Amino acid sequence: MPEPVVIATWPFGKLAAETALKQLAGGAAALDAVLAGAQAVENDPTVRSVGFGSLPDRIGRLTLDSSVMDGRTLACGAVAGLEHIRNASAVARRVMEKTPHVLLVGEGAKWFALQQGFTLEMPYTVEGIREWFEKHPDRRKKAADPAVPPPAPAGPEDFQVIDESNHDTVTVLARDKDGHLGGVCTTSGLSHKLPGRVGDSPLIGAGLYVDDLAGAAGATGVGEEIIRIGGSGFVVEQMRAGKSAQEAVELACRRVNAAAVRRGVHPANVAFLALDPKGQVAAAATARTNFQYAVGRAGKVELLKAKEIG
Ligand code: SD4
Repeated sequence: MPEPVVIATWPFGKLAAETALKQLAGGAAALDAVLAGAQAVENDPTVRSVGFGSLPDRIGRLTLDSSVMDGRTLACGAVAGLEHIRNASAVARRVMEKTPHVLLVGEGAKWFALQQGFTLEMPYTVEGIREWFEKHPDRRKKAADPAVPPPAPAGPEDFQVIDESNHDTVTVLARDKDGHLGGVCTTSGLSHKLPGRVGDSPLIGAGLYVDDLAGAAGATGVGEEIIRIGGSGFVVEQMRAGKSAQEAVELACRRVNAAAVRRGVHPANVAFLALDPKGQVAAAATARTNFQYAVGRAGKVELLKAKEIG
């Protein structure tokens, strides 16, 4: 019988992996297990960088992006720019199950969530608001003086560095006891993003791709760089073509680096996870990301540091 296994991004992925592994041990399907894992992180108020309480965009709005994919059937669903709903990943799953569509955005996604019985919630925390004002001192002045100009457009320097303080995506991939694969990706996106900006996380083939016949892959880091190379789809296609999971994620990092060199923005900050149909897990990141990920199998969850590809 296939051994259940789970892999998740960043140190908070440990909570996701522990939650998912327990579910898998109880016989849950991969998709149910990864969603339980992701939602444990979405709901944890001590995780300041995913979901509620995380850092808002450039005009102070907190919006969520998420996608889910079922490796058995290639069924998938996603939401982008979702506001005031706690569990974006649960709404993404409803998009997959209850609509003929793959991606709903903004007001439409919120309207759909309400129609599905999700409740509106207030996502901001005192700490999050304080931190936002600290990062945008001009906005304090703006509150006092309407003549202060609106935020300057974002520059590359705002987005190129993902570190311990601002990484914000939990991506969880799992294989269940029947050998099926499932994946989820959920995030508040890059902090200080422009309003309306959509990253890789809700884009099937960029932030997530899962196919029982080839493997599963997920991403974190600067979404623009992941989208540019069709990241997670690329990793899965490498595995389909015979590469190991580790070779596939390293190739994706090399491709991101090559694209960043061509645009003069090297080093780019991204990381990829992969899980092949036989249960092999892999991770790689571009240089200086200090990317850690959690792997759960045989009742144990370990936090590991990914190989960096310069
Ligand atoms: C995004 N990939 O919105 C996400 C952000 C992220 O660690 O993963 N940060 O671009």
